[in-house]
Amino acid sequence: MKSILRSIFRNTVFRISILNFVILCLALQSMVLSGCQRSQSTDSSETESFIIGFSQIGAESAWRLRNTQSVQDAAAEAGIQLIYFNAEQKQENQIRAIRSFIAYQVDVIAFVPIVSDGWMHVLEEAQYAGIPVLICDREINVSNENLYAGFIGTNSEQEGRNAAGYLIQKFIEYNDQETFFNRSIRIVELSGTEGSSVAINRALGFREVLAEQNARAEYPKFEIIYSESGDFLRSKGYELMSLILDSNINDIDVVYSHNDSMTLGAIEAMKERGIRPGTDIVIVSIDAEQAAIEALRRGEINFVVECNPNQGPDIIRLASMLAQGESIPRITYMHSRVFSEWDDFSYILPRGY
Ligand code: GYE
Repeated sequence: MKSILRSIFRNTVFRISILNFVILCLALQSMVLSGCQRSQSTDSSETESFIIGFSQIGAESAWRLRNTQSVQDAAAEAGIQLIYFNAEQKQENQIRAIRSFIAYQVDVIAFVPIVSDGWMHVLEEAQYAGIPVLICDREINVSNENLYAGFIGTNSEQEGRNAAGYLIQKFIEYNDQETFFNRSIRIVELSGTEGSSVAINRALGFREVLAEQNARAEYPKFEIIYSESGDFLRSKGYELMSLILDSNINDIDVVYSHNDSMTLGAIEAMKERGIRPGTDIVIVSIDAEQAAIEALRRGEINFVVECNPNQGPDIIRLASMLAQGESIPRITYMHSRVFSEWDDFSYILPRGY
């Protein structure tokens, strides 16, 4: 009996190590195939070099491209080796990348979680391997907070609150009580990637402030009549807006869009149907990429909440601290600002994305 058990056990261990070996080969192969880059440090003799494994979501918007470039530039500047993995919008690719970083024994893992849930197991594996993890840009839900060292990114709930705050001011200024005497202001929301912390929080902060307003005052009152995910993509923003405008949904007063890419797609759909964006429909957007600021200048967008993609220097700074065994703040928020139709645009510098 004992010998049978032993041979089964041996057999299983053998199988597992084969499996691990295959996963490692596959991971290394995919890193090579899918454009993973390992940027060589310009001059690593100066600083103690270490390796960061960085898993990025994809390249869905100008904002994302700038975010990636910011991390790569900051790593090169600091002489740090960065293994970059583009997950092409798939969580399973990110999990695979993190597993390959563990197998590769990087010093720090930094990743942008495409969605909030589903990270516990792979983070337990990183913890078991003794590799600190830095969460970037979007937040995650894990019951055990010790599975990651800290978060660096934007306060997406505040972004939603800022968007709603503008709308209240706008319609108080409008003061068109005649139009909205017996009806609330009707809002269409173009939401970001389902299950992502930024989409969840931008919706939450927005609704929180509108609910307070609706409870507080007779006028203006707001109602979200339609909300759908456009996955942060321009094409989907266009598609959704076309669908809505061609449907029997009437009296759309506001479009609240979770990012500029979707907003620019929606504007295209409006113009095709003779609707004046920013005039016939009030438009509120988030990111502040160059094309959105230009639309603001043209009066096609009314309010833009900045979401700062230049997180590279802070990500590299925090990752360096982790690589040297230092602790980091639990949350590091990027500074951001807002741009409104009432601003003096001559002060707005080129956005760089
Ligand atoms: O707003 C959007 C991108 O995670 C904050 O993702 C980021 C968001 C950003 O696709 O443009």
